[in-house]
Amino acid sequence: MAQLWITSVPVLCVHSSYFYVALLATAFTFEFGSGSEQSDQNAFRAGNLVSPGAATARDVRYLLYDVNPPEGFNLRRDVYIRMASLLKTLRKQEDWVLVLPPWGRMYHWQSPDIHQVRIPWGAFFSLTSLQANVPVLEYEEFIAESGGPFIDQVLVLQNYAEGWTEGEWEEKVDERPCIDRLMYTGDKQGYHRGWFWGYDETRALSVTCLSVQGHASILAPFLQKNITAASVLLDRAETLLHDHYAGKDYWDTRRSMVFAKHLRVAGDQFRAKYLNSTDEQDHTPFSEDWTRMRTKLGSAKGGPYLGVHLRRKDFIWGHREDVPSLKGAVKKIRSIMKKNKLEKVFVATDAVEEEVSRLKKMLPEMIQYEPSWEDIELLKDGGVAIIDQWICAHARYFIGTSVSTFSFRIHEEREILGFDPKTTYNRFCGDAEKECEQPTHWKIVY
Ligand SMILES: Nc1nc2c(ncn2[C@@H]2O[C@H](COP(=O)(O)OP(=O)(O)O)[C@@H](O)[C@H]2O)c(=O)[nH]1
Ligand SMILES: *[C@@H]1O[C@H](CO)[C@@H](O)[C@H](O)[C@H]1NC(C)=O
Ligand SMILES: *[C@@H]1O[C@H](CO)[C@@H](O)[C@H](O)[C@H]1NC(C)=O
Ligand SMILES: [Mg+2]
Repeated sequence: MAQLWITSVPVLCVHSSYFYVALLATAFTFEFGSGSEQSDQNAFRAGNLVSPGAATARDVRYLLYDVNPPEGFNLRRDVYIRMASLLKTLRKQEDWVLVLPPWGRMYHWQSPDIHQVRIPWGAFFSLTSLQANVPVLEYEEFIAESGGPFIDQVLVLQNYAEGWTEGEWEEKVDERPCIDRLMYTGDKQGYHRGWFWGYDETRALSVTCLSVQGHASILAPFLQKNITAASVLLDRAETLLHDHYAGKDYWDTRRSMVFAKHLRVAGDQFRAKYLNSTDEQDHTPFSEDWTRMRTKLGSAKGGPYLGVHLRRKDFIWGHREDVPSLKGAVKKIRSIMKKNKLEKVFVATDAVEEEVSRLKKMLPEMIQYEPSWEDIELLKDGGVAIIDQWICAHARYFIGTSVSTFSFRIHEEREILGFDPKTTYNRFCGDAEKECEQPTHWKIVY
């Protein structure tokens, strides 16, 4: 199972020139395993799209999607960007709305006795910010608006059974027999039942498989011309590639993914209390309206601490050579602190308790965000992870873990805040790693 969690990761760390090749190579070498938040009334809300005076009936269509179950939170954030891009293409011709797949049943969310399914996007992100990019709906709003827990058509995306012949890249879409065993089963009434984010009452009217090879918007003609279903769920949406990785549309969507306010506030309070870090002192001004946020590289100073993201768990199980031992990590941390004259170090990690206590012995001054059980119950493991990311994003210097999407999202957050790239695109090297290539700097296109 371990390798499943990194199935789609390499695509994020390569240059666009060999982007497709790298992804396809990856896709075929790995076996793929098988309370609604009230959003603000905003011009983009689905119900408001008709012009005043127009008839109430309109031909709105809903795009839903889901991702391969083993994929973690931060790769899912990347898939959202691909879907938003497809939605923008669809909207050039028809009135489509993106339905946000509820969060839950995530492998890494392991806090005991905490209910972590059917979590709306509003728990983690600012919905008004998302709305300023594309029209989005929480799943429960979709149920209410579309007339019940029914999804007209599920399209399970898959690759081609015959694979991909090297050197002949071709973008294509074809209805094909399902390759993997379907994760949907027929019920007595002739509907299809499936996971549907823990909404047991949800049913699909039809489920078919679609072989696809290409960027997200390649599906637009098919969705517009070949099928008429009002609501379409693209399952295994990570199969689609970015329309244009790190282009303007990518960054617009990325910038719109503003963390929910209560999480930012919790992170800011922690920074002020334990790290002597405030936006004013650190030159990291924040605007609630992301469309107005435009910083210069190097304008942000950051708080007087080193931010560290040390990814462990499944990243060390395979004895990956690009991940350091704890001892190696501490050595690097000390050398960065010395070089940058930083006395404080904030550590975000998913390490197991035993590792954390070994780490603390070697690095007694390390500071961690340590939520109580009640905090976790309120914020969920997903919210706690976001607070860790937010604090790392405001550090004077940051170092993350090789090919971790958790670290990549911190890079982007720092890019948005305007940090000098030298302070951001850093990663630990494995103890015996020879060529330790550092992360790529992706500049924002405004
Ligand atoms: N709170 C916290 N959680 C973490 C940290 N690192 C990893 N995690 C958890 O582990 C998951 C890792 O999966 P993912 O988001 O896919 O990132 P990746 O696997 O590192 O590319 C995160 O979503 C978190 O739930 C950390 O530093 N702090
Ligand atoms: C969509 O419809 C067109 C025209 O009928 C057809 O040529 C094409 O093969 C269809 N696409 C798929 C994926 O079925
Ligand atoms: C906090 O930082 C400011 C400068 O940014 C400094 O003047 C002040 O002494 C620091 N406070 C503490 C308690 O370290
Ligand atoms: Mg992952």
